[in-house]
Amino acid sequence: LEWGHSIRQALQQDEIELHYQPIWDFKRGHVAYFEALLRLKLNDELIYPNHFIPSLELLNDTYLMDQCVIRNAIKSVAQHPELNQVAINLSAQSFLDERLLPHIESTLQQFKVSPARIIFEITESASINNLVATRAMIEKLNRLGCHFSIDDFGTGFSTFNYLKQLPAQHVKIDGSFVRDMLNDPIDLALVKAINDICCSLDRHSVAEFVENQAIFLALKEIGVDYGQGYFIARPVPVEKISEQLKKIS
Ligand code: G
Ligand code: G
Ligand code: MN
Ligand code: NA
Repeated sequence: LEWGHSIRQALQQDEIELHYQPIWDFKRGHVAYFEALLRLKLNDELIYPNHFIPSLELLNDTYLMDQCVIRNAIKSVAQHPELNQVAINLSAQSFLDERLLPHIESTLQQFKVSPARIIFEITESASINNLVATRAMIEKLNRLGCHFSIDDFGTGFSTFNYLKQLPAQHVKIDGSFVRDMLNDPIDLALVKAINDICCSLDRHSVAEFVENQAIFLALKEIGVDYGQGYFIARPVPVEKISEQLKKIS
């Protein structure tokens, strides 16, 4: 609880840093968009999400984090044209919070950012409790002009039903399947199958954890749309984006 209190305080005082990781378009050979990844600044140290998201979930405080991340990311999108489009992670716990939609709308207006420059990533587990309400929320954000991505696809329950029910333009193939796909024939089969379904349903497939050149080339050969991972580029603070783009393109 002591820890929970420190995290809460950091969020309230806006002591966060978003790092941006490029998502690579295999067919066109350029960066398609970026994912914003949250780090907390606590006593001059950067704290990673796995160390504080579980505490926030216990305290039912994830909305505070999402609100802070949305404002910070949209502000950076407004100030940095290199951030053509950014994917923002939303927590399962606060996705149906009634404050979320008005906050997104007013922040986009405040910073004069086109909604089309924002993608929201939610995990399948976000919709476990209420698929109907989740779908309705995604539809509202789609009508506003924002895009959607289903994160960690393939690891949740009723996966295919979510794909059918949720109007998301992107589907991220869980990194656990991608990382070992050249050693494990089951993982390879799953990556190919998810990609085929995405193709048939007209969704963009995104492979996470592209950690080496062999995987990069294999994904390109399979026809996966986009890739994200340390082989392509690591997440960096916004001031380093231009420099990083020069290195990889
Ligand atoms: O970047 P990293 O590997 O530390 O992220 C670990 C996990 O934290 C990932 O599953 C990611 O989805 C989640 N995460 C990262 N940034 C955010 C954020 O801004 N908001 C939410 N809700 N989750 C995030
Ligand atoms: O939101 P999501 O669960 O997709 O978060 C992606 C996480 O994966 C982030 O924490 C990011 O830092 C991390 N990540 C990004 N690229 C790689 C990679 O190539 N390998 C591994 N192991 N992790 C990665
Ligand atoms: Mn994500
Ligand atoms: Na993921």
